[in-house]
Amino acid sequence: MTFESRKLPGERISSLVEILQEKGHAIGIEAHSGLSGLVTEKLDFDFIWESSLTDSASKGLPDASIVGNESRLHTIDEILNVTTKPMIVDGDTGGDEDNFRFLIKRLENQGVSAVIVEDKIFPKRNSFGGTVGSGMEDPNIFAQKLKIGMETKSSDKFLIIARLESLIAGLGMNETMLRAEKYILAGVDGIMIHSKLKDPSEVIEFIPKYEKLCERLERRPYLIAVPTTYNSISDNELIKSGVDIIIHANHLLRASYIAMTEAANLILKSGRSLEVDSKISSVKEIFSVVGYDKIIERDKEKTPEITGLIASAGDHKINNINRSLNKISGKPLISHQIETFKKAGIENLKITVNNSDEFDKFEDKGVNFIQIDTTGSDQLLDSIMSGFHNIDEPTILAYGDIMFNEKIVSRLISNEHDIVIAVDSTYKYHKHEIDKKLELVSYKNNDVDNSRRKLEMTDIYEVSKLGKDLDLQEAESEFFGLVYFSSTGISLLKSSYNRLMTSGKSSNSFIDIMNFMIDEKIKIVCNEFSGGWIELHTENDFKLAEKEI
Ligand code: SPV
Ligand code: MG
Repeated sequence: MTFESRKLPGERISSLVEILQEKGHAIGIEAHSGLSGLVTEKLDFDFIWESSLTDSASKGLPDASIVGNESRLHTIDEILNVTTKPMIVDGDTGGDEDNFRFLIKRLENQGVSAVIVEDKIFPKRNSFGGTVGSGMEDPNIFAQKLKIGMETKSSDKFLIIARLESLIAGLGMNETMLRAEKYILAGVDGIMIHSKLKDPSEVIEFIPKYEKLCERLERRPYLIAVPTTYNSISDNELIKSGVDIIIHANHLLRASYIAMTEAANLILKSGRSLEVDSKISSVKEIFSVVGYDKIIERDKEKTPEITGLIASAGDHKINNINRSLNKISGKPLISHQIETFKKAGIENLKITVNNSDEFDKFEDKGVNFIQIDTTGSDQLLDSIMSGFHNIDEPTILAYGDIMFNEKIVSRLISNEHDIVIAVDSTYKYHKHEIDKKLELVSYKNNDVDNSRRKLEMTDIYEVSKLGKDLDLQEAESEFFGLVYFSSTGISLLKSSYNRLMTSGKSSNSFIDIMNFMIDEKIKIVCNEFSGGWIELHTENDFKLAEKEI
């Protein structure tokens, strides 16, 4: 179960009694957090014990009535939210009568199945350290509180259990039996006998006396035991002796403390965390336990699978090496490009190349190299259209000669348009220094407001024309080789391409096709960015890129 688990409070309250009726007994283990709750949920325990000791300890605090009810209720809620099993809550002393009334109402509202309250006075001490005779409540006052509790509860399936602390306090078996009688007469649903002896002798001695008492009173509330110190006795033996509910009260917390300490020490000793990996859960496992996998799955269903197409084919060599294999900071350009796509969440990549043997080592799950011939009049166009040959799903096309920020890719994907080109508007501010021919872009809506444009990170404009020969004054931005195509966008591109190729025009470029599409009244929009990309044509470009990285 995870954060998506659901159990209505009413259904959940009664589930403990149902288990007791069906199995004749119930065995539970402690949880002190949502995650430990998930551990109990996975295993074959019947219920969850929400312990004052471990709830306090998980907050780094002693079990001495320091953690208040609101905080306890918050932990309880945290656990209930991610689990479905019944829960028994350690109610400490229950507070005064009004505190107890309110606690019962809150627990029933939350869907808790039972509360155990102990016959001590506030502020209490943990049973394994510090309880003395003077810390005990007057049994008559305690019985009165139990009676009020029984009158307060709304569901007869919600159990109120009285916890006998008198053996631990050293008051002896007789006093314990007297107290048990008073609490049974107060009408409680269960009696918990507690002992801190190393062996079960006290509990085993108590049980037949308890049965006799119940016979005499003609009422037998459930009998509960917490075998923490006397844990040589098995659950089966306790059940056979007459115990109905067994609580393993603090073991997950104790297990986690030693595991955390060991892991932290090992990291310190090793000077790194590699050594500890095999001793701890993987992040993947934690993701799965807390239901993160489901979120990812649903995200995937919501977002269509996007393909990345890198058009790297073409006879581009720098220093006699294929451009894509030239290195920047020790890593080939192609690796940088693949990494960027992956960072943007695009795992399915198609890369057109002339010689796929050169790229064998970059093949990976989802990364496919397509070998093509760039024999047409325009190598880039061949590279792009051959790549699109087997692609119908939404795609981000990247030229093979750029490095870019993954945020640009993410932004392009989130558009609702069918064809979106990424453009850079910053060229205008240094256009006098520009010496090379840029792929300029002009817009249809000429009401572009420069002051507004500066404030926003990206804007969408409809493209009216693209090309190197646009007048610098007319152009608004520069296209840098990243385009998003929806499925519709791809089929528009393919059909326009076919029409253009059969139109008789001898040489065409990718930009020609884009302009042809605009002439055919196909809407192409641009998303403006300010930088976030680099062009890699020359050895110097690679050096510059290295500096930037
Ligand atoms: C707890 O788990 O907080 C208990 C049981 O009250 S014990 O620590 O055994 O007293
Ligand atoms: Mg406790």
